[in-house]
Amino acid sequence: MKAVIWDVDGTLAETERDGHRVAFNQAFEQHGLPWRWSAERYGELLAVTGGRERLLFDMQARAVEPADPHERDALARRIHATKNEMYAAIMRQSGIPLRPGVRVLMEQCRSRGILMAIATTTSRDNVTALLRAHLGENWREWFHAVVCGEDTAAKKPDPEVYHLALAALQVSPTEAIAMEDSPPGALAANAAGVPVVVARGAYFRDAVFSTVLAIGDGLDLPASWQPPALPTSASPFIGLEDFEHWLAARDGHSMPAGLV
Ligand code: XBP
Ligand code: MG
Repeated sequence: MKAVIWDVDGTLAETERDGHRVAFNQAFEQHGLPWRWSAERYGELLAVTGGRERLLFDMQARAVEPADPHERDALARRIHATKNEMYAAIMRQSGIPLRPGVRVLMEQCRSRGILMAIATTTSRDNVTALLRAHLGENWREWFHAVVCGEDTAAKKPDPEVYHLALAALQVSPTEAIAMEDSPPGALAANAAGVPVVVARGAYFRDAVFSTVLAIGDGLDLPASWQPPALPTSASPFIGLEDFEHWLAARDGHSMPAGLV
């Protein structure tokens, strides 16, 4: 294992319900629109990856004005730009914490020379807003590559973002581990041939995942993982030893259905 490739929303932090959703609702208000997304409706809309694509999907589903596709697209772009400004303000003001165990695993990667990359469908400005708040002004130095929504033609579950991250890292798919929280993210990693470790996001507690190396409820909940985490580990968090244990177990003998 030479690299860990991180998804952002839902994986590094629970940014969707209290971050992007709230920012979208503020943007709707700012644009004089009566639309509001409940936490529940937003969960349904997460099936569509990409904030602007999600908004366009909802506009189409509700047949709202403007009817002209070009005008509709332009309005979605304006709202989305405002949403990202609101999101950055939320990150500066109240902020959203990193999920437990994320920082520990990042530090473990740094101290052991495991390269890190970001592979996300979210916009670069949003990644910057989140990681500057947690890792400081020099957050970019933590990562060998940062591949975002605007760098790809197709968003997850398309594997493009992973192909770009692997190329920048100069590692083969099987030399990396993807950290994901959602089915579209896991599908993208799978399609690129990268073994995926899923720490289920809050919106994906009961979701059905395709093939994964391991899956659990959080890096801080070792007892929730399947296959089981290393019983001997002294750490309260899932870490690189667990990744190596899962890889070795996968290569040594067959795994239960659904796991690879
Ligand atoms: C999750 C997404 C994103 C965010 C909003 O990305 O689908 O669209 O919800 O971000 P990740 P944008 O791959 O990090 O889980 O509005 O910038 O698209
Ligand atoms: Mg995610």
